[in-house]
Amino acid sequence: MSGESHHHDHGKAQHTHGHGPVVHGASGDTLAAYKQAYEAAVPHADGSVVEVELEAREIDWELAPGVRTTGWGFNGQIPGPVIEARVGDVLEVRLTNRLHEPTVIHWHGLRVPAAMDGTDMVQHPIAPGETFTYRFTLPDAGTFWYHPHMNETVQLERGLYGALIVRGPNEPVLDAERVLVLDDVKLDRKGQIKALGGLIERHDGRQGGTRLVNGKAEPTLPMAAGQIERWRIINASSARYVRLSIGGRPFTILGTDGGLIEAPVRVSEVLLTPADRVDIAVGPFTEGETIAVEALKYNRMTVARAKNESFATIRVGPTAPSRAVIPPTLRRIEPLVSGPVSPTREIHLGVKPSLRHGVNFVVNKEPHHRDKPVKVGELQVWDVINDTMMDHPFHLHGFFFQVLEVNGEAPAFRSWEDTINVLPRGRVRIAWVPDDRPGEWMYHCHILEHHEQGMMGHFEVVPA
Ligand SMILES: [Cu+2]
Repeated sequence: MSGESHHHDHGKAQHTHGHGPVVHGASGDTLAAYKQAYEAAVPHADGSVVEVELEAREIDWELAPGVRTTGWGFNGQIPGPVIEARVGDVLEVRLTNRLHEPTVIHWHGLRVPAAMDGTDMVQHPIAPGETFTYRFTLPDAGTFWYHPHMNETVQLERGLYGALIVRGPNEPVLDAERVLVLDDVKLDRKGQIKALGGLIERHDGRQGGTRLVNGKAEPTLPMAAGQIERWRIINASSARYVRLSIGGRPFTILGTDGGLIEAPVRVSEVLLTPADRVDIAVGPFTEGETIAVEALKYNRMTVARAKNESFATIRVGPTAPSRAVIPPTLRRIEPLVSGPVSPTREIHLGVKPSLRHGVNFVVNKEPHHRDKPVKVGELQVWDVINDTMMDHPFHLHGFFFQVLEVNGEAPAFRSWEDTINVLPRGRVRIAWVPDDRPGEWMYHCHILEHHEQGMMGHFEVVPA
C-alpha cells in the first residue's frame, strides 16, 4: 500500500464531523489496514493476550446515595472497567454497541497502529447491535484511558470512559495503588443529565456542577495512616481544568501522560487539563486527619467564574506498615532536541466569527483542518500557538511528544506527553518523531465542544 494512494483515499474523509454523516474513502483500504494491524499484534516473548469484552449501553447510574440518573456506561458501570496489562502484552477488546447510536473507541495515549486508533477516519462507526474487535500490542507503561471518538460531547458526558493501566518491568513500589477518574456532570432539577446546548456551553465547554471521582459525587477515600499510595489520576471531564490540591500538602509527581518521568518531583499542586493524566505519590498522613482533594480556582478565561471546588475527602484511618520506596531515578528519557531548533510547522488554534454559533473553533483558520503529511523518522518541531483569549488543551493522537518550551521557557522537567495546555495568546513548542506507524492521524483541542466545532487537524504519517 503506497503512501500516495492511502493519502488520496482518506483525503475524502477530511471533513467528517463529530456526529454528521460519515464519508469514508475506499472501504477496502480501511479494511486491509485493519486486517494487517490485527495480524501484526503478537505479544512480546514474555507477554500474553489480555482479552476484554466491553458493552456500551444505558445504565441506571447511582451518582451518590439515592441520586440516580440515566447514564451510558461500559459493562454497566461508570467508569468502565479498569483494563490492566503489562508492556509487551496484546490487548484484544471486543466492543459491542448496545447504544441507539454508532460509536467507536479511541485508546487515548496508546501507540497503536493507525487502523486501531478508533476514530471515524480509520474505521467505520460501530452501528447499534454490532461488535468490533480492537487488537494491538502495548509498547509503553503508563496511565491511559479509553473513550468514544464519536458524538463525544454526549457519549463522554453520559459516562462512556474508562482507565487503562499498562505496567512496566521497573515500577516503583508503593503501599497501595488507586485509579481516580475525575469528571463532572451537569444535572437538571430531576437529577438527569441536562440536554446540551447554549452559547456559553459552546464557548466554554460543558462544565457541570456535580464533581465525580470514579463515577461518584465527592466520595470519601479511606486511607491508612503512615502509608504512601500511588494515585493514577485521569481527567475525563469535557472541559473542566483540575488544578489538583491535596489539602495543600506536598505530594510527588512520578509520571505524566507517557509514563514515568526521570526523577520524582515534589509539588503542592498540579494542573490536569481535560484528558491529562498524572501519577503521584500521596501521603503519609496521620490517623484521624481529613484532607480535601480539591480543584483550586483556575481561570481559563471562560464566561463562567472559576472557584475552588471539592472532588473528594481523604479520611485517614489506623496506621499500617509502609514498604514504599520512591527511587531517586525513575527512568531515563533521551531528549529529542538539544540546543536551538526551528519549528517545522506552526499550528494556530483560533476562533472565527460565525452567524449561527457566535464563534467557530478552528486550526490554521479552517475547521477540521487538513494538515501536511509527516514522514516516518523525521523530527517534528511544532509550535502550537493559541490565537484566542482562552486556554486550550492540545492533544496529539498516537504519538508522545516532549515539550521544549512553554511561552519561551523550558518546562520544569522532561516528560512524554500527549496532551498539553496552551495558554491564551500562548505558544508551546513540542518535539516528536513519527515511528513506523503510517496512516491517518489527528490532533485536536480536548475541550470536547471545541473539538466538535472544528478545532482539530488531520494529517498523514507517510513511509520514509
Ligand atoms: Cu479548546
